[in-house]
Amino acid sequence: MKRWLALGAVAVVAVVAASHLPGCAWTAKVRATGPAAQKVYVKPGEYDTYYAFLSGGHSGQVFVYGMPSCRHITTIPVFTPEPARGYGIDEESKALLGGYTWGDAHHPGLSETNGDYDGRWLFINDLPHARIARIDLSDFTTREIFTVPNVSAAHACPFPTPNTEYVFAASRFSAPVPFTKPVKLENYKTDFNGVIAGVKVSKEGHMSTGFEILTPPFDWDLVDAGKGPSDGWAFFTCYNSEEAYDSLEVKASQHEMDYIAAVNWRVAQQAVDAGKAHTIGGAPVLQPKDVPGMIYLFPVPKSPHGVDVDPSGQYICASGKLQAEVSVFSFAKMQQAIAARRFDGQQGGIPVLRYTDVLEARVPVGLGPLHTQFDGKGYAYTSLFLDSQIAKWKLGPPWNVVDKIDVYYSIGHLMASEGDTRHPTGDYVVALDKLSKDRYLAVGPSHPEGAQLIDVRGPKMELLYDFPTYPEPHYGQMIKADKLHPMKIYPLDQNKNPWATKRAEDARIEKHGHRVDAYLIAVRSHFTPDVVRVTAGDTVYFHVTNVEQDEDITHGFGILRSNLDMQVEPGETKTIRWLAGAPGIVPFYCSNFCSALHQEMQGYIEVQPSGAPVARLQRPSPARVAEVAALMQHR
Ligand code: K7E
Ligand code: CUA
Repeated sequence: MKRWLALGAVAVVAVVAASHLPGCAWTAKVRATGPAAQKVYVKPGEYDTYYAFLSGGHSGQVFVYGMPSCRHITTIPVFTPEPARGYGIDEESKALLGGYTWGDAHHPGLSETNGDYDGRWLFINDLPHARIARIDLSDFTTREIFTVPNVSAAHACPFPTPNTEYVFAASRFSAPVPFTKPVKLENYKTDFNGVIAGVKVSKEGHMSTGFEILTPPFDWDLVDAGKGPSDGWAFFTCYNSEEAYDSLEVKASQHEMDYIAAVNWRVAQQAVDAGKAHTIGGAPVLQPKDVPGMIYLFPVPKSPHGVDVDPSGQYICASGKLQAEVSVFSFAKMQQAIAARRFDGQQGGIPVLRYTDVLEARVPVGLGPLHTQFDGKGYAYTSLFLDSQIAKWKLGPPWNVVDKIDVYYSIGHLMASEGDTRHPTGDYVVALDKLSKDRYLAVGPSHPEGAQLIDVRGPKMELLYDFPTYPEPHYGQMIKADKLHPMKIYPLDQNKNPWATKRAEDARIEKHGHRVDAYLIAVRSHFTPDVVRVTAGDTVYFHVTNVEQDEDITHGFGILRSNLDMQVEPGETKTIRWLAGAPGIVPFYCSNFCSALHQEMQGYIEVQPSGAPVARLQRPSPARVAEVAALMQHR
């Protein structure tokens, strides 16, 4: 409470001060140098300058925040049913979920054009089921979920290429390929494989398997796509090059070095197109030895985690979790070593390059480096899990650390404004902390996660704001708000849903045997028809069309004593399936407050005994039809 009062007071003083100054140049200056509270203050009625998309971790969702206010704007359900949006409950979104009710979403990946976020789609991975979802940013809705065959836990995923030709996935927990191959754990080294997959994205955003590469049974951890000179390549880190299947915390930390795999995805795709792949689990799988030039390994010290390509595309930054420095690798040096065929043996048919041949610099950032982001002004920012700090360092000679800031506590990823693009904006970095401990009002043993907004516009990083998040964001991406233009309603005349009811006179109920299709129109403040007669044992499909064309008029459709409730947006049609049990009366109602007479927006299902003479076609009264028609005309 005290803190809020203090913040409010500071903001008010600052705004008053600014308003006494002549011209906006002054105001801008005050904003840039004023107190932290003012820099996050977005006046009521005004908008944030960035959207931030935070992965929801094992909540299976995506959280949308506005930056710099750090206000939670909405949650996009992706891998998890979500009653507030009716997601996973209506027939269409239920089918998308494929029977699963959880996912573990780690890495949002905004679609790109020429290496910059283009605002079309957001991809995100589901680690345990090796799935990638595509959210359409025209309506912030999950439109597609693609399962990547043969990949066992997609953590290195999705990290789109600069023109969104591919998203990637690679096995974190190596497994037999195919999964059904009978094996023993003792034969891990010989009978298990990792899989690196390139998933093609069509111009319309549809995903399909492009290629898969069989690798030794390492644990593939993260990936980043090349850009600029390194466009056409993707870089994957791994741990457990020791190939242990138990006691990994000891056995997988034996080697001084693990690896980055550099994959030329164009060569891989050409090999598939040339017929060099074998089909396993429905996917074209390539063996490295069959395709020269497709994949190389180079060593990275001490169980690396993150791998991040800098905005210029020249440098590949990776850090060993058990090391105190970032290794910066040069794409040009990698190309030279490959051209000169300077290899240090091979692993599973993959040529291995020498660390010293590829290394550009070693930057002593601090303990527990995980992930690196960029500001587009020549600096990189690395999260330090063990030190609970962010290190800012010069991307280029003398490759030195120039600033550090404490974070609270134990940072995992960090995200910079437009930080994965060729042109990061250099405004903000958000620390995504794994522990929040004492930073918020206590809410019991399950703590929120901590996130912190940091201003990186000046020479010194400045902590602006703490905000709690629901568990548990791993990564996030921040895009300029003016790149997105979400629709406000679905135009009814563009509604292509075959179950849509667009004219009042078409609202009806049809019964064919034990299947009932109820074509309902929802408009303030009633359903038409609102009496549905069926017989016990019928399967009833409620196709509800919300014919409103006003912004923010969502209708719900919930059925009592059932698990069914969906939300229908203006211009949208959704279908819910309900089984009529014993004879009796079952009410339904609008579950989303929509109007002064929202309470009246209800109806009844009359379930008659099986075999009772229920009309095969039921229509609302002509008076009701005329009323709805009039409402639709005036909307
Ligand atoms: Cu570092 Cu899954 Cu990218 Cu968690 S990951 S922090
Ligand atoms: Cu419609 Cu409440």
